[in-house]
Amino acid sequence: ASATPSVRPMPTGKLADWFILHNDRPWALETRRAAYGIAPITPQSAFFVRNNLPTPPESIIANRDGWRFEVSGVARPGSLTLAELKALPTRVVASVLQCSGNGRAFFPHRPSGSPWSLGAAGCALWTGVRVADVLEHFGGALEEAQYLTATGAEDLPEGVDADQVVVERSIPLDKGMDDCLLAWEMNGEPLPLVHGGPLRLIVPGYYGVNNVKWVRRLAPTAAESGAKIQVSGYRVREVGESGGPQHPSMWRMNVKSWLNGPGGDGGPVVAGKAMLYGVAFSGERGVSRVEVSADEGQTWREADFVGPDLGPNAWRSFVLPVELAAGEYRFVSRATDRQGDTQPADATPNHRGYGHNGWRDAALTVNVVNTLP
Ligand code: MSS
Repeated sequence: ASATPSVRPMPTGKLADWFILHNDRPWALETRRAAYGIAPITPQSAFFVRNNLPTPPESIIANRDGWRFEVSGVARPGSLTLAELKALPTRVVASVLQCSGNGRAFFPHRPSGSPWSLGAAGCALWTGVRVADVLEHFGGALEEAQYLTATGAEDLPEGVDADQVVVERSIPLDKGMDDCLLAWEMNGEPLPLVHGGPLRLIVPGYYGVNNVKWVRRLAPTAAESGAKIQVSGYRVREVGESGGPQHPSMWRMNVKSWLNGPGGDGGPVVAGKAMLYGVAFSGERGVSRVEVSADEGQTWREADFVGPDLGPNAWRSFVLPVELAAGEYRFVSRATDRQGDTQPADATPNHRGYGHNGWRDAALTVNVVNTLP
């Protein structure tokens, strides 16, 4: 007879083990808190998914290297296949990808859209070529260009104005030239179709929506895209106000942190010594400090960063050793970034529930017992 295994069996990989399903048409899959673990890199198998339109067919990854994208707004407009792109110098960047609506569920005014709590975010290693090198390959951006505009390759429904539905986003051209990548690998493996394979834009430190998947066109442009997703969507406006270009676009991600465990899935934790753990990040800045409170922010203890610092756009894991007696605890964490911004207790409500970073709502409830039931 075989001995009782001392470690947990391999996860079954069932969708529900890793995700909260908000929608399957188009996909909206939220990573469960307990699925993050302590490592700073989120595995593909547990990485959240958010699509605005149905996913393109599998056939677009049948011949990845044959994928062709256009480049305009440059001295010599043209196109490249993925195979040709791979011949340019390659980089790996660690960056958090987080949906603009992550934390929407916490806003009391119940904004429309998927009610994400904390799991519409992940941190991955992205392999690709710098946008700056791609534009250089085509003779450089035209002088009037101010923005970098990327277009997704989804089939658009018939009979609708393309601008109403196309996923096309613009970011400042300086940002695009600075550190953006056209990426074909995620955590060292071919980019899965749901995450934008064969090729997606990575905008380190910017909200998810800017990281256009299935890129079929990249262009320095004089103006921002006229697509609805750019003009009125993904902008911060007051509750009840209608959106327009006068409102700030969801670009750089603000400072944020949360605890993932122990007991992240609500399961009981045995009394005694325990290690609280979580993640903290701030777009383009990195974090300098994380504190944890067990009394709703009256007193704080500083946590320790653990594991590698993968750069200013990655998240950092933090831990705090604690001694827990039986009972129920509510722990919160509060991060400060390298420019001195600290998370507020409560996020400012805005119409669509974007950019939530209040520490109070992100509390981890830990149920400590003397012996496991
Ligand atoms: N792209 C495309 N093409 N399409 C879509 O829909 N979405 C957005 C991005 N990109 C899209 C795209 C979003 S919105 C998000 S978040 C992201 O993506 C996600 O990713 P994944 O990979 O995770 O799925 Mo909100 O901000």
